[in-house]
Amino acid sequence: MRWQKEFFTDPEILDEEFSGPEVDTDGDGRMNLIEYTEGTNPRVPNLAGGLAAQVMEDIVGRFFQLSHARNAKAFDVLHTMEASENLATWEDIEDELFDISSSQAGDVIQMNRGHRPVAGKRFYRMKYEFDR
Ligand SMILES: [Ca+2]
Repeated sequence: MRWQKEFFTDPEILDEEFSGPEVDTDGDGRMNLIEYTEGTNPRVPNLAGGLAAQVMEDIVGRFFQLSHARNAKAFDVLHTMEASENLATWEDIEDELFDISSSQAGDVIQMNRGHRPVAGKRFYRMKYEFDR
């Protein structure tokens, strides 16, 4: 695949167990698909990337904001924001997203204010998959 050519030799690309999208070549806990999508090097261990959460405030009140790094060249990857209250079942929360702004650095996602009360903890994740 095109994205692999940037970091792997032709023989390495043929070895799916070394360079495949679901493999963690550098052993940093992040699959190659995530490294590609977030614009990090799959051969250099790092903990960059992931989702960053913030509570923001403006004249209307507080709102929740998530941001993540995004490789501008990874236009062939679909992003789906999901949430869970138990880490076992996850749901697509597109209807809770208020605004998404993108830049070279990544996306900033603002959530609807008071969409629904959430008791206890809530976890968020970004699901990445190739747009086939
Ligand atoms: Ca990795």
